[in-house]
Amino acid sequence: TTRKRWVIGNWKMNPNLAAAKNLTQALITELSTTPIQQCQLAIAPTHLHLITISSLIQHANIPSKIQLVAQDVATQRHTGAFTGDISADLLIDAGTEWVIVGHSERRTLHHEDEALIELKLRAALDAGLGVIWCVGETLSERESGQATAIVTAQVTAHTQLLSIIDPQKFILAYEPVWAIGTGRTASPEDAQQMHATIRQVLSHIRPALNETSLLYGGSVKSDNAGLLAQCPDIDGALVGGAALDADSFLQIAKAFD
Ligand code: G2H
Repeated sequence: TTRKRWVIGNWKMNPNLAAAKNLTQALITELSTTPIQQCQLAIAPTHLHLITISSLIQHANIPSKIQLVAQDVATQRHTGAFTGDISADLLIDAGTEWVIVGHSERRTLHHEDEALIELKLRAALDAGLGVIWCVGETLSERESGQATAIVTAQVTAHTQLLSIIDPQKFILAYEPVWAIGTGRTASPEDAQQMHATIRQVLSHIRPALNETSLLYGGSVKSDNAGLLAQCPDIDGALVGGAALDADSFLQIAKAFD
């Protein structure tokens, strides 16, 4: 396959500034001696730390750059009276190349629905950010046999956008909600099956989307990454907890390299 492989660390609301700098520095130090070759690395610190982390990465002497991801974006693209919001333009100004949209924690804790997700996707893409777009079913949806239908609906809710999206600016992450931060990973077979379904749905909307990198997320660790990486339709991982440790994050990256 020509599909790009990605391992992306979603730091969520975790390290403070000192710890975020240390973690970035640890990644840079390890990568300067043991480079990752094919797999593209990216990290998503909090908005507060983007500028600092961006400058650490820019000045790092490593063969392949770590790309910078934001964890959220405002629906409004430009400057204005939007207290507390951060626009895509401001994220780009801070050195960000990608943004996570549709993460289950935003869907659940901030009641983000498909309409809001669409606005965020469009604001990000219009500004020139790439999107790491997350989908996934809950435990009760899986247990009642609706997993495929739910995930398909989450993707096809945005068919119009998908028919015009720049494939270079689009990564899709399948994160079954029951596997997020719970230590329960989807079996490689279940994950592969859903990825194959998603790929089919995307290709049906538009053949060019067959090349979309599909990442798995949900309790990916260094000891389960190897089997996930062998699945033909799993092109990488969106990593939460295990991305907070430089060694385990890079071991996951090696599994996909
Ligand atoms: C899923 C994942 C990262 P974790 O949310 O997006 O987190 O690896 O901690 O389950």
